[in-house]
Amino acid sequence: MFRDKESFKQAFQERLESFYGKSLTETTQLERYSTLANMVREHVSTDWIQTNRLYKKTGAKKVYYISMEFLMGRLLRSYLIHLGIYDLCAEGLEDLGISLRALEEEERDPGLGSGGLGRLAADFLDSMAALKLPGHAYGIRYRNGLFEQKIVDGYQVEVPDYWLQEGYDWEVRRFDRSVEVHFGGKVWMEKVRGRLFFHHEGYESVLAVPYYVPIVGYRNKIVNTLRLWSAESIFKEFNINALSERDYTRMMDYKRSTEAISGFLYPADSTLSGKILRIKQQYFLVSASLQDLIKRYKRMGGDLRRLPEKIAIHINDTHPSLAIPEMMRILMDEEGFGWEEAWNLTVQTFSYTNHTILAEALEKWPIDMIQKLLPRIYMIIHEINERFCQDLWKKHPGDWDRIHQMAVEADGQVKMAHLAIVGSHSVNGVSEIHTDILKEKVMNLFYQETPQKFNNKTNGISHRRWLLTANPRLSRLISEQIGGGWIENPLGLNRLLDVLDNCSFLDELQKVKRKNKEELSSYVKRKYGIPIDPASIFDAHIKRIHAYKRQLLNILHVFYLYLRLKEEPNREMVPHTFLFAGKAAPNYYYAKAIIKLIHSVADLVNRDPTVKDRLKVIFLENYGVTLAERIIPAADVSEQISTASQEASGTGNMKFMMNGAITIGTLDGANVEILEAVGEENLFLFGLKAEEVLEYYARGGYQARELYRKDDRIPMVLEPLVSGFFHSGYEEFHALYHSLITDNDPFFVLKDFDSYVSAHERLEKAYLDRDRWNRMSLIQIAQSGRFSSDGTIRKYADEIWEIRSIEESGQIDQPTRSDS
Ligand code: 26Y
Repeated sequence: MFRDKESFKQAFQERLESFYGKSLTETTQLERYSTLANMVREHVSTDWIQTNRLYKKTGAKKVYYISMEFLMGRLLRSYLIHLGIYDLCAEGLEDLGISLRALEEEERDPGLGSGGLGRLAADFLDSMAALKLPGHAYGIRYRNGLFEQKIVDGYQVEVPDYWLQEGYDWEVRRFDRSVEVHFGGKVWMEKVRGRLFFHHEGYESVLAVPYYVPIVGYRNKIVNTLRLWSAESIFKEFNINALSERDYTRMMDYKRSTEAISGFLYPADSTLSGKILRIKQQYFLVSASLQDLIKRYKRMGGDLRRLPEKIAIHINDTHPSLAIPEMMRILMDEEGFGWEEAWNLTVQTFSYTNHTILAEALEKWPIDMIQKLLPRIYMIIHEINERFCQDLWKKHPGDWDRIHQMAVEADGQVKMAHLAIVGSHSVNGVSEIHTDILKEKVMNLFYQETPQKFNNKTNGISHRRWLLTANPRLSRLISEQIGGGWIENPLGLNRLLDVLDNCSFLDELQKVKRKNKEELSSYVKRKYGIPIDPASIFDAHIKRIHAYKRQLLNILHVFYLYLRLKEEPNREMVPHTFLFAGKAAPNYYYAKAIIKLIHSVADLVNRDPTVKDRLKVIFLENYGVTLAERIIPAADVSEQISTASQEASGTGNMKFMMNGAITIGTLDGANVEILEAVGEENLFLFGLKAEEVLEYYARGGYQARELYRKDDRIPMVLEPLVSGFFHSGYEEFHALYHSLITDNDPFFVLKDFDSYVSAHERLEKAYLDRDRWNRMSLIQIAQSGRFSSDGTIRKYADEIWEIRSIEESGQIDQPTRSDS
């Protein structure tokens, strides 16, 4: 199909016309996209089968990455590039009068995630395939992804994201691989010849049907698998032909409740039923995944006593940590292992990544709920806790407080992070500073017990997606200068340092950025009717909207710049376009108020003729992977301004850096390592340090009101929030105001305001010196190779999972069987 241009054209046209029964010219863009995607999926199927054979033949150790989120983004362009057939397809389609770029726009982003954690999972899959690592993944095929964000009168409105409406061309339904997951019911014990047997009865069964999505390696014929579970009903207990009305109602209730399990990503868990659904989702994911992977292992003749030698299971944050008791259940109840042996196997198999220190995200579930929904799993959790606490007691007799703080079950709740730590052999943070905070503060007691478990794996990003695929102009320029070696070895990007003083290269770099900015400008014009000037500084703050990420600090600064221009209309100012994008969780009132404020300031600024194009504020709706791919290549400035200590790592910071944007940021998360890579003169640092913030949290001593009195600029930007200056948003802006003043500014927005203003002043000055700026930009790109997720994944593979690339893995030690 993809041998040469002519055969591709012929195959494409034939399929398109025969499938849709129309002539080429009558087909829609979507039909064309879909045909091409299906051709690509079929094309990779041979490599897909071969990859599985190869893994089987070598008996290589595998990793299974379990995550509630996968933000895959669009796949067509990325896969065509990975397969080395992008140009062939583009040219072939062009001959047929079709633009491949336009077809790419037809692909819908599966919104199966909410933020960095989900995109990290996708970049990790990309790297595992590129590095020929036997790594597969499990997730949930939510029928509705994260909501689609619409802005109405400056307010976020959530619209359901039914992404499957037109089908998803990359997935293959594998009903033959379905498994059953059980909820509720009763467990009774029986002692036979001294051994305890557990019987689970009266449960409700849900069918987990997997959909396979291929993960295509970069020009290496490796295709790994992402398996997404869909929850379906099993009607075997109902006699459809003779249903009484009561049974019919019961059946429909059952159908509704099972299908709800994979209905939505993060159903609101403020209500009881929402919490139940979340727990059900989590158990559904891990039970289906573990049953599946154990089945596969046994089918290959694997010996469960050697499980940790052959399989590593990674849990992405605590959301899948019920996998730990589920593994115990399978090993003990189904496979007949005793507690000690099952526990050792489990701990040796599991590893866990922590992505946050925010209390709100450290999951805790009510014991009675788990007990009711998952009676056998609860018994196991209880036993894990008993044994863990007994061990602690032996080491620290009488230290009730310590044991209480560390227990897996306490105060009527199961603490998922504690379960994950106790049940894993490795616990990692996602940046150096974050890991230090885990070790020294948040998880210090656990670190004291088992220091060897704790390690750092600084996040990374796929340079194939975030540079090669998302920024073709820059990729071409780089390859023309230093060759294409950086694609296989991203550290090779540092060869760009050789041209740091090459003016014509720096000019070219500036031209590429300018082109990308023009492209984004026309997108903004098309979508929002607002012209933005590609000569202005494009300053981007794009991520989930959250108090700690401090979009509020950014917008208050913009408002300050505006008010200053009003006071001094002829003031010289480098034209500046502030770009925002991000979703607020539907029940997160405060974050929604920030979105409203951004819009109110944008309206004010964008319409005011005094500003004379020196200032523009744009909020781009419905942030997601595809929108990030549009914005990042066009950005000059990357806003990474979280309250120090609160951002575990950030990965947007790395994506911007790789595309030549300069960071304005706090010493938080991976910003610290970016600073290390580029040097202090190539980054605009400001604000409190993490230790200072943590010190304030521990001991107090910060008075927001004092700043309000001392620094005129603060009332200048805050008073209008409550004075009726803005025509709408009255309640929202009062809430923001009070969080800063009455609640003493828990995220230190006002405390960092002054130093943020000066960082921006330094930045503006630097931008005026074009040579200096271009050099700074080049340094970002040149040093970004260390943030490739390939490097990160190599470390996970070597230090946590102990898996090797398929080329290096040992001799054949398993019989070959056909399997997929
Ligand atoms: C509790 C539940 C509702 C929940 C759902 C999603 C909790 C957390 C999350 C998502 C967290 C997330 O995306 N965290 C981000 O992970 C990135 C990858 O490690 C980090 O770079 C980033 O700092 C962190 O905020």
